[in-house]
Amino acid sequence: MKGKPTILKLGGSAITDKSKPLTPRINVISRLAKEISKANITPLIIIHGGGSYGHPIALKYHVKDGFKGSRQLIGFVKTHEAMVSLNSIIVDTLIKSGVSAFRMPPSSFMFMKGEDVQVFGEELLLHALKIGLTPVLYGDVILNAERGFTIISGDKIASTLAAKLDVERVIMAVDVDGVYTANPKIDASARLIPRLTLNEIDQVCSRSEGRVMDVTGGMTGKLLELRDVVKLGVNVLIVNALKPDNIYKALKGESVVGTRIIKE
Ligand code: IP8
Repeated sequence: MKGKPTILKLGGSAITDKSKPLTPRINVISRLAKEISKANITPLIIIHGGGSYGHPIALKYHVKDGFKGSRQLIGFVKTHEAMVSLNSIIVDTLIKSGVSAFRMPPSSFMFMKGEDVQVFGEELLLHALKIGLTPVLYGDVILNAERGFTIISGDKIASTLAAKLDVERVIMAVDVDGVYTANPKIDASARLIPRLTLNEIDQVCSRSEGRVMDVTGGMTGKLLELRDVVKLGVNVLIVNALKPDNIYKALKGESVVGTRIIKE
């Protein structure tokens, strides 16, 4: 393996239509697969979110809250199956574009205790990278020693990988241009913040209204999770995946509109 891995997280809002259950944005996924293939960055780990696949089912059965009763078990497995379906679409599309995309379900090689990932099969991931595969992970259900089970978000997976592996950078592909002073989807006065330091993350989060319906916390949850990544000295770039060529440029290290998060 030459060099440190890049982590690319494809946000669920970009790759699915969150207003309609189980609806992938096929055109976006196809274009992103082509951009990833063209950029030809190795080693690369791709993680994707749940969007309209994982979140509605996880919410219905309160999977994130942990095991409270056997009626939730069907919701646990349905949430996982929904994520496997979305993952199949992503992996198939990447393979058609020439990327050696290899599905690695987090629930099969990670185990949590409370808020922390206690077991993490990093040898598997490192071996896959070493032989040139592109692992594709995703926000998933996960077994949890304290809670029975819970949900692990793609962002939590990204921060876990950044902490356990020596990673180069983390690129977060979302459905807006980056972090804004307010929610750009509902507030016309919202301005893009092109550069954010660790200390500024707290200020941005305290202004947030917590309005996003994700079981894993939306942009605020993302920033809080990324704080741990940035603390490690890993640079983070949040960029709009709905705009053609942005992911290609971000992967290639070319100039692109977005929010860069740095330690200081
Ligand atoms: O969309 C959560 O992943 P995220 C996935 O990255 C599930 O927060 C299973 C709801």
